[in-house]
Amino acid sequence: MVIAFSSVIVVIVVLLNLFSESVGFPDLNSDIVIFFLKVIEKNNSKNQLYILKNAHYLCRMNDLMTQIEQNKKEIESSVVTNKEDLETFRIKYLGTKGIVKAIMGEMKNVPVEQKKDAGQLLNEFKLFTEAAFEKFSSEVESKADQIDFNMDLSLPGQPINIGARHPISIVHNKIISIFQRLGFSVAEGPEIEDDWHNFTALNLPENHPARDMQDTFYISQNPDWLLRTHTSSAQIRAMEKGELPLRIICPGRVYRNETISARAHCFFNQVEGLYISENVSFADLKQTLYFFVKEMFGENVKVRFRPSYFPFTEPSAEMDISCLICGGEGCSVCKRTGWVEILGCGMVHPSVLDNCGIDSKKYTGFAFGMGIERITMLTYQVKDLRLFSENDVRFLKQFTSAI
Ligand code: 2NL
Repeated sequence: MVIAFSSVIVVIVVLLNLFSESVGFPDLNSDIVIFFLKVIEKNNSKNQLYILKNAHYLCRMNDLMTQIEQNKKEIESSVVTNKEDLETFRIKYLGTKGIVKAIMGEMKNVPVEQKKDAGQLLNEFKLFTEAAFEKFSSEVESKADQIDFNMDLSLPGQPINIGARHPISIVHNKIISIFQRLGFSVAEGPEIEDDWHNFTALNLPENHPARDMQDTFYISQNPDWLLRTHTSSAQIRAMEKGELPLRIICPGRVYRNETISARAHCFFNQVEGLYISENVSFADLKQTLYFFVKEMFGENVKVRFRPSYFPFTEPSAEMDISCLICGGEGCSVCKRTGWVEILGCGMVHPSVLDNCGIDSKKYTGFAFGMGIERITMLTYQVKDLRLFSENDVRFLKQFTSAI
């Protein structure tokens, strides 16, 4: 009796729902179903409960179909003429809180038996909306491509912001090209070095102050590794290869544990040079460096060599050039001496050659090293070393016309 009664109700409800729009009581339908659901639930009959739940679902499905149809009509009559309209459309229909997402969310209320049909229906709507979006999108895009014939083609174009080569790079390139003309080739090595290539092979004894923790960045995982303190380590590697004669320059970044100031930094750039052959003399060293200085700073520059000390060269010297600012008269740049120091040099120490497997009785060589920052500061009258690594465009822009 209850089954027959409820079946009749289901049929009525479904029919009512199908014509709900014309009847005009869509909400009433759902209310009726919920009411009967409760009645049946009390009677505790599983079958009837299922039938009625299904009936309730059918009502909602019908609501959903109506909603989809309405939205489809709305989409078809949408007017999308520019990028703003397109974005509004996307947010309304395809956004994370959009209509498509909301309608798709209804899937969770659909009973398992109907999931396939409902899924197809909802997916169709999703594809329909996406296709409409694509259509609008390409329409807006092609509109943007169209030539505006009212445009004044004689107007100047948008200026292109040209970058500038970094002053360190400019000077680095110039130094390399000068030495390449003398037959030197460029050799490189790793920035993380081992103790042998950075210190021991260079005749720097175990207790030398340069090895101190205060001057060198050691790699904490392995105290045998460190950040190279000069590019001599790359020259050691080149010598170890054993191909002689050797004529190389090694440019690159080096690291020292210094307090950063206008005159010192914890990283800077260096160019070292090395020439090893039979009968290489101090005269060759002087002539090579003299040529370099003239090419770099001009014909009128004077040079002088002062005796010095480096553990890896013997004899050793420091080279000064006449002050570029005052021409030797004396000013604040040269501290009233008329001279500025630019590099250190010397004849390669025989122990260094032996350490690299080179016969120091047969071969001799010279080596030199200079800081690129120092040369750049002298060339462009830069007063503070920190400007090179701060990337302030007001500083960098000043080098736009330099090559
Ligand atoms: C300086 C001094 C110098 C060297 C670097 C060198 C390299 C090898 C062997 C021997 Cl593999 N010497 N390099 C020699 C003398 C001076 O640099 O004040 N640099 C900024």
